[in-house]
Order: sequence, then structure tokens, then C-alpha cells
Amino acid sequence: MRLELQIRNRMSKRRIVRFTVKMVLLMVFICGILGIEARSGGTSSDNLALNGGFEILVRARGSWIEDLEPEAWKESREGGWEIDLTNSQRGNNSLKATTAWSWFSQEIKVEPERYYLLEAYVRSDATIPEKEDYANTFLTLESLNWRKKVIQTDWGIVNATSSWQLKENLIFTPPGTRKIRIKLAKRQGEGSVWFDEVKVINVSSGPILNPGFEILNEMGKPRFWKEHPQGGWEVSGEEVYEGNWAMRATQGWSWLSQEVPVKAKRWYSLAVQVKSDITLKERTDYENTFLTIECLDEKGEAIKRQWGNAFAFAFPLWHERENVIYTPENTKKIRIKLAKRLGDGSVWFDDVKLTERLFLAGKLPDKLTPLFNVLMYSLLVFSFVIVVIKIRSRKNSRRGR
Ligand SMILES: [Ca+2]
Ligand SMILES: [Ca+2]
Repeated sequence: MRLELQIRNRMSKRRIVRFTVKMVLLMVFICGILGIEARSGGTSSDNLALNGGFEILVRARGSWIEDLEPEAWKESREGGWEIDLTNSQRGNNSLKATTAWSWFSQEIKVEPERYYLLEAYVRSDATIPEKEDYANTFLTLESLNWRKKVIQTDWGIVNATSSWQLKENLIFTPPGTRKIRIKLAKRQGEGSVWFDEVKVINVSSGPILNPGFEILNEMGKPRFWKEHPQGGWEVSGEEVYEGNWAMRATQGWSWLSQEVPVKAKRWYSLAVQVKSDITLKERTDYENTFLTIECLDEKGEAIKRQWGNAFAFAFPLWHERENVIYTPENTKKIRIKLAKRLGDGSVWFDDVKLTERLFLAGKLPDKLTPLFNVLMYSLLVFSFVIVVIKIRSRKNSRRGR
């Protein structure tokens, strides 16, 4: 009898262990799925293009001889493309185009309504000395929908010169975009064009480009932002909310602006991290900061404006200030305009966010995350309770014997 009990006891313990292991595995599985979900939603500075340096070569399909071609790329029928093993910007190889309007292409999965930047190093011997801006090269991007139909073409015509230079094409993918197709080509002229180090980068997680002022140009100014001629804007490396850089305004009514494509008849919220060293004077309505929003029509004319006067405090902590606007009919874009308004001193800006405030649009991952968390914790608690109940019932049944 005692032996039987011991065996039963051992078996029930095994069952509990098995059950717990199963639950843990399930949790790990769910966490894995969630992790992937969270990552796919964010911005990435990674190169989305494969084999952008043309270093990986494979045997060409259907070729009689051992003809090599760069992996992941497709050559159009017009041909005229060669791998150049003697001349490269980086690595061993570059790609040489000898025939005009013959494409070398690659398709990449992307998200709609995002900014993508195509960068490539180009050089050419197809220049005409008397013409300075002789556009001989295509860095074209086509946006494709789910039927692989081209819904937008951004030609990206650039001028390659005799030395390697970085050229780019920035695009905003229209709604319905599933993929973009990179298309490299020589455009015109006698001679060849070389390509190397092709990159495609997602440059915004939301609608604003360079929202934290982290990408600077050769002049040390934040890319994609336009500075008013009155100036007074500085890149600040000391006072920073996030990352390496913030922007400091010293001149009142001098705008730092960016235009963003938006939808009509929607609510939008502009939220910016600010701080200031302007000290309070006797006036009570001493608003030192502008977070202005303008709604622009098709012609780029401002059809509505919300000044967004705000007060940035003069103590050493960053805080968020917000301005909200409803876009009228015919709105195509919003122009964000940041500025210092009044007072002696500076206002600092960082982490500019524009969000649409309608249902869950554009906020889905944020809204879903807590739901998944609740789901996961309840599963954990549930499995724990089950284990406890099982142990108790075993004990009770043993006592009953
Ligand atoms: Ca290369
Ligand atoms: Ca920053």
C-alpha cells in the first residue's frame, strides 16, 4: 500500500513537472513572437538592400560559361552591365553600366507612409566638361503595391563625376506600398557609370524626418530641417534630451521648420521636449516658445495656423509641450515651425513627435503592447493557480485514503 502511494506520488509530481515545463515553453514561445513584433515596428538604421557592395557573386542563371553576377540583383534585358574588379569605392568590386536606360534592380519589403533614403557611391567618365550639372545617372525608386503594380516613381536623377561621390534619393512611400524597387542605371552621355555601396535606410519611425536632430549634414546642421534666414539656431551637444544632439534657439521668431505629408480632416498632435534658461519677468503670460503648426494645401499655401504658444520653464529639466490641430479639407501637408518667442536667453528643443489622433491609427503597436502584457501575466498566474490546485487535490485525495 505504501509502495503504491509512493509510486502515485512520484507520478503526480512528474505530471506537475511536465505541466510546468509545457507552460514555460508556451510562455517563451509567446514572448518570442512578441519580441519579433516589437522589433519589426521600430526604425532601423540598417541597410535594407542586400549585397549593396556587389561583393557576393554567383553563377549567372542560364549562362553557358562561368559568368558571374552579383547575388540578389537583377539585370534588365538591355544588358550592358559588368562587374568591375579593378575599381571600387569599398571592397573588391563595383558595378559598371555602359548602356543608358538599362536597369539593375532589387526589390525590398517596406512599410507604407515612411521615409526611405537610397544612397549609393557613383562615379563616371561620361561627363561633358562645359556642362556642370550634367545628370548622367539614375538612382530610381519605384513603390509597388500588393499586385506588384508601380504606384509611384521617384527618378532620383543625379550627376556622377570622375571621383567617387555619395548621392541619394529620398522618398515617402504612398499608402498601399508593400515593396520598393531600386533601379540603378546610366542615363545619358558617352562613357560609363560605376556604382558601389548601395544602401536603403528607413529614416523615420513616424512621419517626421530626423525627429531627434541626430543626423547632421557636412555643415553640422540637422538634416531635413529648414532654418529661417534670420538664423540663431545651434546644434547643442551639452543640453540634450535624448541621443547626442538637440537644437538651441537664441533668436526670437526665427523658425526651424519641416513639412510633413498628412491626411485631411484628422486631429494631429505635435509634442516636443523643451527647456529654457529664460527667467520669468513680471508679466504673467510670458510665453517664450512657439510650437506652430500650419496646414498647407496642394499649392503649399497655409490654409490654417495654430501658433502653439508655449511656456518652456527655466529649470534644468526637459519637459513636454504640445500643440494640437484639426486639418481642414484640402490639407496635403503640415508645416511644423519651432522657434523661441520672447525673452533673453535660449530655448532648447528635442524629440519632435507628430501623431494622428484618430482611433488606433498609427498607434497600434503602442496600444497593443499593454494588452499582450496583461495576457501574458494572466497566463502565468493561471498556470500557477492550476499547479497549486493540482498539488492540493493530490494531497486531499491522499488524506482521504
Ligand atoms: Ca564594393
Ligand atoms: Ca536628440
